[in-house]
Formats: sequence, structure tokens, C-alpha cells
Amino acid sequence: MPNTNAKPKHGRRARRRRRGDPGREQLVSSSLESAQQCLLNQDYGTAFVHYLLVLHLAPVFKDFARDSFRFTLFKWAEELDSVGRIQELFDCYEQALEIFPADEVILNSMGEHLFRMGFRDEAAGHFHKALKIKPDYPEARENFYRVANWLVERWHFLMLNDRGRNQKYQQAIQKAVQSGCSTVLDIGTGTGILGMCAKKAGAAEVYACELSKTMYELACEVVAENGMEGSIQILHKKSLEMGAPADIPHRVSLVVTETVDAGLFGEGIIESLIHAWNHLLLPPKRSEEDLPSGRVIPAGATVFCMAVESLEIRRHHRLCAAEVGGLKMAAAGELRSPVSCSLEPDDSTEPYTTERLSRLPGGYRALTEPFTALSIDFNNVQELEGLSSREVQVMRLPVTQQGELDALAVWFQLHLDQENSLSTGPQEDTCWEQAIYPVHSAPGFVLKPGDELLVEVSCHDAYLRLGCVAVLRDGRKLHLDQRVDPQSSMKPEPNPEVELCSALATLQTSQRESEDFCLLECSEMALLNYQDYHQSFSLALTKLISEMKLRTQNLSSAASAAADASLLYVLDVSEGFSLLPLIAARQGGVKAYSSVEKTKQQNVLRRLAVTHGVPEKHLEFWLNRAEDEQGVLQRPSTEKLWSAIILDCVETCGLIRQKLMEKASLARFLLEEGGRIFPEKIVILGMLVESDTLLMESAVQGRDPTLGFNIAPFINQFTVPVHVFLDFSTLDCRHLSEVLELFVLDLMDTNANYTEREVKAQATSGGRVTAIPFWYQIHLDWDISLNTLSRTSHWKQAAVVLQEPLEVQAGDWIRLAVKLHKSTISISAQVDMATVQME
Ligand code: 44T
Repeated sequence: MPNTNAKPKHGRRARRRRRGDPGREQLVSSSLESAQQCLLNQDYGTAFVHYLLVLHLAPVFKDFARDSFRFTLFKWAEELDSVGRIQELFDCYEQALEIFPADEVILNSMGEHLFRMGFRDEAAGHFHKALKIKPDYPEARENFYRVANWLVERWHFLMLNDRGRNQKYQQAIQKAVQSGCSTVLDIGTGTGILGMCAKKAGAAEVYACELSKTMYELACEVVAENGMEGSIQILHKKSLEMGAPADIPHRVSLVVTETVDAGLFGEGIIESLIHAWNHLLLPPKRSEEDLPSGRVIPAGATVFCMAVESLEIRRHHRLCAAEVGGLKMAAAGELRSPVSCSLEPDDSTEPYTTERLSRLPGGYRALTEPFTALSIDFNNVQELEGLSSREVQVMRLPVTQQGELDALAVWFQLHLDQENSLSTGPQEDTCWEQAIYPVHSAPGFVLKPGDELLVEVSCHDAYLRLGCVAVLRDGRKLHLDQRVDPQSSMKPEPNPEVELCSALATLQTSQRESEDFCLLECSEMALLNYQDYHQSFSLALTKLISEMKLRTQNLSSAASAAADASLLYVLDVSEGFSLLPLIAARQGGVKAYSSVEKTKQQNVLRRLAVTHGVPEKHLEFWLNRAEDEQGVLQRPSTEKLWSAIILDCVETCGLIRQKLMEKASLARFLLEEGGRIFPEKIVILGMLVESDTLLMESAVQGRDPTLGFNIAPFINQFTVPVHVFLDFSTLDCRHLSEVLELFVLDLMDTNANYTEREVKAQATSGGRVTAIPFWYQIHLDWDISLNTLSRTSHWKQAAVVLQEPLEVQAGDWIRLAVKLHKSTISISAQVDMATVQME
């Protein structure tokens, strides 16, 4: 009961309460009772309302009721979530936070809901708050690490670590300010660096805008820390929404910006500059008039393009084999990645991806010389405005090397001013990646020296569009913009004449009845091209299924059960597109459940089922997948258990999937006798390395200030200890140990899993251990396994970046404390002094 003798804290209301109010006390106690009763009856909504009432009327119960209140809130929120009552869900959280404003568990949980709804910035804010309240709260820490990558993208570190780039921008800004540009606007200020350069160079007025809330807040902190709080005005706005004098008092004489991505235009620089010229900048300088004028840094750009062959690019964008896991893929129709500049852009497609060509596994082959696709003057508003309506230009690229036409690679030179320029080319040692335009129009087409490739360049929607339209060969024109029969392009033709003829033949005859194709994510495409994966699963499934068939035959021979009773059930809970259920169903006597959700992809599987003699009813789709694992893993009917459950354990980015171990324990309960889950075991492997590249991508390095400004401590708050999407095979690093076994996850016996383990590693040479890349050996059964480091796999690797580099001598023993919390790995390392001293 509330302590009615307690000293009141606040004014009138509290004083009134002190007198004691038997009616109120009764209400509190009966509400509390009702809350508890409703909780027992699992009527969480009513329980929640009762708790709210109790805690509002009698805050003294806060400590007593906190746990039950949280539990009620979470359960009620789960219910609201499952029926899509999202607004109410967030209202409940807000009410809960009014009562417990500093409850890290509620904050973290609200962050998780926000994250799932796509409100990343807000989610991150909640995780951040939870962490400030309780820095050693692992759930909030993991969640924060997960969103940090979205909030502050990793390239910020790379750019700030790129001295060349920083200095060139600084010089150009200095020169412009000294030559009279005294009012400056930094569009897309990020950490505030270019705005601070302008101020430092002596600009009288500096404005900056930034559309990301997180970056805006960061810029404010950085600018204040560097003593420029009053002298740079930062706005949390997209430049397109700004005007003078509404947002800045008058037009400025200099706009500085680096709102460019690998494809130059992806961050909307054309639109931003057109708007800036029309609303934010003084008019450009006209001949010799001495009127105040405006200009832009960078002054312009030149875009280059070249055709390349690369197996790595190819396997991520189209099917490279006629058969996968024994399935003939012809019936699947055309499967392609969603990256294409010829498709009408929508949510599911992108015009290009990015790659650092110099780090492409397996390398690449340049098939043409680089050629200039486009030049643009950022100081000419007519030119900027005319870009979208510019006529399509056809470029002729002489082919210099023989190879398959897989993609066009694009990069650019950014002319900061007349002297300074930056290049993002593949040969440069910079922070930049290149834009990759995969070629879908001519799968498997081989270019030869002497050919000329015709490329159409246009700038629709202020995006650079490139299309390979034709090849000029021996005076003939081969059109590439029509579909080629994938079957014919699968088989490499050794004879060039035959190849030419067959290319011509298919181009003329195989116009598809429909332009229909099915889109698969790049990683799904690479998975489909991963032959070992399908062969290994096929083998393991065949083995298990024949064992199970023998078993059921023995059991049911006497009973001569109905045909259906002898069916085996296989469930695949892989994320995304997967052929595994079909591979299982093809064994006969198997009913397979697929988790593929997209209708087009389901149709692909259905078509393949038909052509492989799988009865329609033997391939089912797990359509009504509930969010919770309980729902996902429900068996088909109560009397039948699963013979095999296929779990998707490792994400493409190189991390273990969240909740894997929970899913595995649940799955084990749903197996019939002799049934299995795939995989049965995962071994986490790793290696000690010294890699400056990894450091550069994880945090702003060095003790020296960036261009004389103190930025690192602020942006480095967003450093995460685990680096994902790494290509260990092309990572620039020194190996300091052998391959180590870091952890073993036994999925068939989740009780056997520990969460912490000590691993001893011996340094094979001296150096600084900066990171521990890790990957997985995935054991489907005792003799079939897959290694996620394999060149042909769709998996990338991840790496733990150590907080402090560890100096080691050859022969030293290093003690690693490896922890696995939920699905997140963390590692700390120290030199084992005992062994050092012994030696
Ligand atoms: N990444 C390159 C692209 N912004 C750089 O919110 C190179 C990628 C990259 N703010 C690997 C390496 C690299 N008004 O914070 C961002 C963005 C903001 C705006 C206000 C506007 N109109 C805009 C447009 C963008 O500007 C900042 C910089 S965009 C630069 C992107 C290192 N992967």
C-alpha cells in the first residue's frame, strides 16, 4: 500500500493526496488485484490498463510492480503487433515510458519495435538511451551495433581517413574563400568538415544542412567541440527544402558539397545543384562584370565507363548454369538480379551496385579502354537542367581484349576547381568504389578484339543510364538488346564462327512470348550459382530420406498404411529463394514445405516441380508464416512429425542468424524419430590478422586531428566491433596465425552449447593483431559440410576488430576470450604472459 506518511514531493496535488483517501486506496488495491488476475488469465490488454491506473495513482508501487508491468507490456505489444495495431502499440510504450522514463528494458524493447517498423533513426535513439542508462546491457548493445551501420554508414570513416581527399577539398575551399567567396553553404555536411574548412579559411558566414538526423546531431556536436558553435549555422534539412531568406538570410557565394555516390548522381547532386542555383546561390559570374557571384565546389565532373568481364559480378546477377542440384533450370524462365538500369526504377530495383574492382575476388578483365561517358559543369545551370532532356548518345567502344560482357564499370573524376581533382577510378588508392552496371541484355556474349561495343548513354531522371545495345563485328551489327535463350548461352561454343552464327540465330528466333522474368536478390542469385551447396544438400537429403524410408517401411509393413501415411515431411525455413524443398521432393515419397513468399518465385518453383515430375501436392508453401518461431515451425498435421528441417544459419553478410539456437531447439522437438535438422553442427573458424584496411573502415584512425579538427571521438562513437560483408580472400592483410577453431555450435544438442570459451592461438609471425576475420564450417551431417569461405559460395565473411591492436612476436601464445551472446560473437585477446615468461 502507498506510504501515506511519506513526505510529499510536489505542490498541491500531492498535498491533497497526503490526507489519505480511502476510496482511492481501494481503487488502487482492487486494480492491482485485477491486473494480476488478468495477467494470469493472459488478458494482457486489460492487465496493462489496470497496471497503468495503479502506477499513476500510486507511484510507490513502481518497484514492486516493475517486472510484471514490463511483462504485461511486452505481451500486449506482441498481440497488438500481430494484428497490426501499430499506433496503439507505440501509444502503450509511450505511456509505459511516462511511468518508467529511464527503464532500459522498455526503451530497448520499444527500439526493437521501431526498428522492425523501419524507423531506424528513432530505434537507434532508444537503444542509445538504454545504453547510456546501462552500458553493460548486452541486448541494447547488440541492437545499437546493428543500427549503427545504418545510421552512420561505414564510408564516413573511409572518407575521413582519406587524407588525399580531405586535403584537396580543403585547398579548393581555401582558394575560393580567399578569392572572395565569403558566404558559404555546405550541402550534406555529414560531420561538418567542409563547413569548418570554410570557416577556418576565413569565410564570414557559413551555413550547413544535413538531411540525416543522426548526422545532423553529430555535426552539431563536432562543430561545438571545435569552437565554431556560433559561427556555423547547421540546419536539419534537405537542401531542396531550403530557401533564402527563409532558411539562410541571403544567397551565398559558394556552395560546397560532396553529395555524390559511386555512380556520381545517386545522392541527387544534379537536383540539389539546380535547386541551389535557383534558390540559394548568387548568380554565376558573367564575363568581366564585378558583381558578387556564386560558384560551386566541385566545379564539375567527368564520368568514365568501361566494359568488364568478371565471374564474381556474373554469378551475382544471372544464372550461370543449366542445372542446379540436379534440377534442369530451363523451365524456371529468366532469373535475374534486381540491378538493371533498363528496368523502370521501383522499390525492388537499383540501377547499379558498387564494387571496388581492385578487390574483386577472382579479379576482372577490362574488355575496352575507359571512355568518357559524360562531362558536366556544375557551374552551368542550363547544362544541369538540360541533362535529363539530353538526347541519347551512342558511344563506340573498341574492344581490346576477349571476354564475356558481364558489366559496365563506371567511375568519375571530380574537378574541385581548376587545379584540384579527385578520381574514383579502379587504379586509384582511394576510399571509393566503382559503380557496376550489370549487362542483362546479352548473357554470355563474348566480345573479341576488333569488335566495337555500342553503348547508349542517357540521363533520364538525372540518373546516368547505360545500355549495351549492339556489337559491330566484321561489318555486321549484332543487336544485344533482345533476350537470348539462356539455354544456348550456357554452353560455351569453342568455335567463334559457330558462336557468331548461333548468337545471330537465337537473337532472331527466340523472342520470348512474354518479357516476364523473375527477380532474385544478388545474394539469392549467387546462392543459386553455388553448385557445392546444392550438391551437398542433395547428397545429405538423399541419405537421410533413404534411411527414413527404410525405417518407415519396416515399421508399417504389417499395418499396410495408406499411401499418405508413409510420406516423409521436409521443411525448409531458409530466408529467401531456395531450391532445397524441390530437391527433397524430387526423391519421391516426400512432401516438402517451402518458405518462399513471393508469388513469382513460388511460380518458378511450381514450374520446376512440374518438369521434374514432382506432384503438385508434394510442394507446399509456408504462406502464413507467423512472425514468431513457434508459428514458423509448426508441423503440417498433429500426428505427423518432420523428417528433416532445414535451417538457414548464416546470413550472407557473414553473421550467424538471429535466434538460430532458439529455432534449433524448437526444431528438434518437432522431428520424428531418426529425423534431422540441417545443419547439425557449425564450427566457427577464424584467424589473427594485421589489417590497416579493416581499421580504416571501422573508425577514424590516428591521434592527429582530421584537417586540424577534432572529429574522431564523435564519429567513433558509432564504431562497431564486428565488421560485416568482408571478402577475406582479397582483404589486404598479414596472416598472424593458422586457422583457429573459435567455437562449436551443436544444433542437435543445444544444451551442450556454452556461451564463453577460451581459445589459445600461437602467433606464426610478429606484428599487430588488429582483427580476427571469422567464417563457418557448416556440417550438414557427419561427413558432408560446407565452408563459408569458399570462393564459389554466396557468403561473405565477418571480422571482429579488436578495441586496441595487440603487439605479438612470432611464437607468442595469445589467449582469446570468445563469447557468444544470442547470435553475436565477441572476442577479446591478450598475450598469454605465462607462456611468454616460460620461454
Ligand atoms: N558513399 C560513397 C557516398 N545529403 C557518399 O545524408 C566512398 C560508398 C561510398 N543533405 C564505399 C565508399 C564510398 N541535402 O550525410 C550524407 C547525406 C547528406 C544531403 C542535405 C541534400 N540534398 C543532401 C544529399 C545528401 O550528405 C551527406 C553526404 S552524401 C555523400 C555520400 C567513400 N561506399
